[in-house]
Amino acid sequence: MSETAQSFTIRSRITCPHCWHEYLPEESLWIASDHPNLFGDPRLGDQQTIRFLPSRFTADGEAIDPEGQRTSRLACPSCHLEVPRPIYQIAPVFFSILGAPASGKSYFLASMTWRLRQLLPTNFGIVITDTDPVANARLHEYEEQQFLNPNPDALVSIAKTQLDGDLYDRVNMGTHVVSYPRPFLFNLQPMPNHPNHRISKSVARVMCLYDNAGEHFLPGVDSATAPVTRHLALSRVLFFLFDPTQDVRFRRACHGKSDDPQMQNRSERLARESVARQDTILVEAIQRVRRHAGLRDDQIQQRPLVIVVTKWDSWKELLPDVAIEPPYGTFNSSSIQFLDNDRIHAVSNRVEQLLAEHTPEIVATAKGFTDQVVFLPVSATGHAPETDPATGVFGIRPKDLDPYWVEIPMLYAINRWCEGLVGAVNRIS
Ligand SMILES: Nc1nc2c(ncn2[C@@H]2O[C@H](COP(=O)(O)OP(=O)(O)O)[C@@H](O)[C@H]2O)c(=O)[nH]1
Ligand SMILES: [Mg+2]
Ligand SMILES: [Zn+2]
Repeated sequence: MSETAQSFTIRSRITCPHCWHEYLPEESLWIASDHPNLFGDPRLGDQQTIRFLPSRFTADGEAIDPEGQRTSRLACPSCHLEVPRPIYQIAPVFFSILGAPASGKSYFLASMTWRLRQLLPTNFGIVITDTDPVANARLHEYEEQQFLNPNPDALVSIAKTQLDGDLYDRVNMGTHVVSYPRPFLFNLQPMPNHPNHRISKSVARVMCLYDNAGEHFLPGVDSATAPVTRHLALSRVLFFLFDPTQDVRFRRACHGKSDDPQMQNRSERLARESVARQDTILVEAIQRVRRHAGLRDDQIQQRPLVIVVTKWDSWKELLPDVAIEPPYGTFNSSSIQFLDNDRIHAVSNRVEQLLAEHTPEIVATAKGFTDQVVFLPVSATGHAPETDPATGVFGIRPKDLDPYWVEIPMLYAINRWCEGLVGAVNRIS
């Protein structure tokens, strides 16, 4: 079957998940085979083969490159980066994750995707697969290190350098070099037992996640050469990770109630800097969304915002009566579960009250931006980190890992703002 011809007819416009350029499928470039004569793409450098517009195709719809080899890989006409096939067939949904350095973004992503891979098929009737396993390789590494480690007693940590080194693709646009953040891409598709299986084609999505280093939200950093935050304009939902352990007011409130070393006193200078930093990052991200979306400062956004309050294990004594059991429910004997949105909203209200008490500026900033905001607590590890005596770095032992609610912000966002995949029960409303 000519997969190419077919897939090209499915979506009329493609959005590149790397540079967010919108183009027609027939404008796609093809990625040449790895014939030694074909290395050296003007945009991507010596390590990549050229991208080309083919004049010859095989009978089954693959392109023939200048060395006569077949190729089926496609690239964006603007940035030349590879655009995986499913993007041509399934509508994308963009989610941006942002937060201050060390707020827990990498642990959140690793635990969340690990949990979603298990829960979506068994509890929600949704298949989740890597759109492009190569692009998600970094996440697999974290997931394996944390959840499949053959040595469950070893103290492991997600290394910072390992992260930032390959977070971006550098593209030579002729007059300047641009760094684009690498997305994590997942296909979400209803299984036969899912109520929307019949209309799979219209509810399936390619979920594109961006892990933004907080540094990029410091004022002035989003220049033409590092437009790392442009995707905010396209994002369906913004997830802002707020880390109470970086806030001196939260640390005070947790005094004697938490044995997490991150809740211990830090130097006064560090304390002042991090308080200012979390609020600044949120304010700056919001201003960029407004700017990219052409909104005035006083206009309320329709865009949803999820304030993900991380490291719940370290501050849960502040809300001792909020249970950590997952907020799922079932109808009758259905194998498909639903989100218990009443419980989720009740928890959100409690967390909002707590933030309003200790960090009112975060609540005010969030509510000044949008009227669709929820405050969801997560624990990516379920356990405080320990200092590795050899390196002085925080680590966690895989046997201690017991994440809770880490998948709830994403399930909730999919339920509310990406219709037809995850259902919910709402007793009121
Ligand atoms: N107690 C606790 N600590 C966490 C949790 N998630 C991450 N951490 C710690 O927070 C630190 C920063 O996490 P990381 O994900 O690297 O932050 P990033 O810079 O935002 O990517 C690490 O030392 C982790 O051990 C959690 O759920 N609970
Ligand atoms: Mg990180
Ligand atoms: Zn592109």
